[in-house]
Amino acid sequence: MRGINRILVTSRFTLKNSPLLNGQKKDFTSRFMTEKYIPANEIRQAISNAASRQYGDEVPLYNDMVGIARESNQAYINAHPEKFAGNSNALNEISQTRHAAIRIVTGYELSMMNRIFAVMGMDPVEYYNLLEVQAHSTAFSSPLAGGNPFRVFTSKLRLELLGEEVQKMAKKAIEKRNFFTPKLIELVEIFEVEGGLTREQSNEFEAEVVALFAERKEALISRDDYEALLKISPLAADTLAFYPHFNHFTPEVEDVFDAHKRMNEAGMRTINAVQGPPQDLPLFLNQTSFVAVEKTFKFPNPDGTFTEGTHTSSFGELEQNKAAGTKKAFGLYQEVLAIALSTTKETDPDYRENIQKTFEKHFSNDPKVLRKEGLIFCQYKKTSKEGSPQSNDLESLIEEGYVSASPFKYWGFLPRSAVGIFESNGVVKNSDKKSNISEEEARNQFEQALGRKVLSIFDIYAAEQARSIQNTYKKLDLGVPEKLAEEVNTAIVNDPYTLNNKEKGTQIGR
Ligand code: OOG
Ligand code: NI
Repeated sequence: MRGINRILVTSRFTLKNSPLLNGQKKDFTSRFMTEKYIPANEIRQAISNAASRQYGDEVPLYNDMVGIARESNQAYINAHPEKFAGNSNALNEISQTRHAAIRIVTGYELSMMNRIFAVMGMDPVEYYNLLEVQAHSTAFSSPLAGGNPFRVFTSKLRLELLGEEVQKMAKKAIEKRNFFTPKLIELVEIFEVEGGLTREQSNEFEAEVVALFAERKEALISRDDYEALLKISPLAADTLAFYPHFNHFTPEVEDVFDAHKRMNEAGMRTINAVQGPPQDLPLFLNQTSFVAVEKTFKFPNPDGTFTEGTHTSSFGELEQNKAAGTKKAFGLYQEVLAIALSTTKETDPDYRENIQKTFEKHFSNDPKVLRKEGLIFCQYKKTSKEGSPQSNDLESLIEEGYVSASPFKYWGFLPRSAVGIFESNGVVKNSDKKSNISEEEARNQFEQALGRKVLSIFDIYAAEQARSIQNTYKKLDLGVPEKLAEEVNTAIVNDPYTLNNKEKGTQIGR
């Protein structure tokens, strides 16, 4: 709360002194009722398109990977024509860029990211405690945004897990960091006060954000310091020597196992094994990536000259998004994965088969069974069938054909997969220092810095599922059975968007 007040006070102060706003103020008031602000979805889409294009220029191997992803998706379309009948744009639709990632250091940086992504209609969703890589993370995202749920995995370095030497170097490096331009801050403040950006402002904002996360050829610390850090924590080296930059983009594929094979066949060095659940388990997501490429940078010397050196942090990733699992499914998934990982590791040639064997004992691969077991979230709809149903029980309505249930796609992450992706790109476990704070405390600190609580992805899907059940019964002109009605009401009461709207007193973009 304190954070929000502070932001508003700053905003007002800056706005009063803002030449841009003063220049437009009259316009603003006169146009207020007639001109609509640019929808957050549009701003997000424009930024994800432009930034991934820019990334392809920075990392040409990424473009090669995108080519392979499209080949794999085209093969999938050819093999399943019935799923795409009449859709001439299917290949583009299923090959969209679904996420990117950045890494940051300070609490101020995290709070600024929250404010910047808010302009793009993205909220911090879920907290991922990634001790293995000395980071904790959230995903700025918009899981219900239909065609464009682009998200940004954002990791904050946990300096408290690193030794005094790193902390001292970090303190020095942090003092000199500043990458939020006055223009960008001004646009964020305008958004916060006005509730939207005009066409011209959103164009400026898009250019600012794309530039913010671009690769910069000059490092921020000397090569010696960088190399010393690299030995202790590669994540500390990456985040302290460089400003945050998109370190990968991730287009969607229909069959990531096929795409992974194609990447290897094309001679691309990938991670050892596809991350995530067994191929046949239709839950959460599977991911693969190519190993980060080495690039040349200029490291500053104390005398103002530069020394060339290399840094390895840019890679490319593909994901196959499956059904949105419930919290129960998420817990079970983590448990079963831990069991599997106690007997097999990713470098084993039969790793995927081993994982499959363990999961088979605990999970059905049938989406219908998973739904009945309360493991996946679905959108329920009244079908076109006319007549009078036997009962108002949801399962019998589905069996009789009055109601359809289709799983939501999962637009979250999996913590073990995320660590696998980090590890594959050189950010290995190097620190022996144990955390002296609990996960709950670490999460509190993270949210304190963020300036708000992270939203639960499970609560988001649960509320949307509940609303679809309500609508379905309404359309069927039937009452919701008592026990189901209770579940539906609880889910709607816990809708994070509603709670958050109340807490912030503002409309959250979706
Ligand atoms: C983020 C790695 C995690 C994923 O898809 O799980 C991630 C990073 O390397 O900064 O992107
Ligand atoms: Ni990723």
